[in-house]
Amino acid sequence: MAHSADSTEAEFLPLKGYQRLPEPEMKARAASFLADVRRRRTVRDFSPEPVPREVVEDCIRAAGTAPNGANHQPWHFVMVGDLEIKTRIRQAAEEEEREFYGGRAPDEWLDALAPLGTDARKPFLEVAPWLIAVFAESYGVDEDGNRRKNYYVTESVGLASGILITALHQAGLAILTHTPSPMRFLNRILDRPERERPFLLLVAGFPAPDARIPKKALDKKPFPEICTVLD
Ligand code: IYR
Repeated sequence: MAHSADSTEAEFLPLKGYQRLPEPEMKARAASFLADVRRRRTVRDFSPEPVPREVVEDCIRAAGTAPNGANHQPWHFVMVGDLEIKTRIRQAAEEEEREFYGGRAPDEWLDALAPLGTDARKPFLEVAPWLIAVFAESYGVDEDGNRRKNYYVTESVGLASGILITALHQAGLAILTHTPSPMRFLNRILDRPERERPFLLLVAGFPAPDARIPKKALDKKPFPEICTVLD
């Protein structure tokens, strides 16, 4: 049967839970959220101190509320707290990174990274209490094993990852977005199917007491450079 825009398959419910805020509160909340996310810094020096699992779980639940294509929720998150698995991830990531920094990356890319002071050593992959591997599901499978197409996969998983990072930050955790490339080793180590593409590896925990950040990271574009207002 052909589908039409006024298909009767859709069921609707009244919108519940929407909170309209008085304008002063709206302004205050927008400003206070801005001040809070401005404090977020990517950290590469982590403390080994544990972080309760339920905190990270709730942040992943928050990520799972992200807007996404056709509500297929094309993501899967793997939380890794096990040291042995973290060690295997570190070894595989460092192997890729040694190639990246040792010749695979074009000079222009290495020059762009120089002010950040990154290199092939990734001790944080073992030190931090949690690694969160974010996978993008290229297609789904239904109960009968048939492929189900997903839509806007990269956009959807990007949106979910943004919510996840913000949720972790507001829970008081420091994070690093790590993207060893290629990352297919994550499928092997974490036993995820090929149709799930590794998207990001997030490192979450508390910053080490002597954590430092590159000065360059504080350079944020001024508002008119990131936004054009037409009103
Ligand atoms: N994946 C490498 C390189 C790297 C690339 C970018 I773009 C960064 O912003 C930071 C690092 C690494 O993790 O070191």
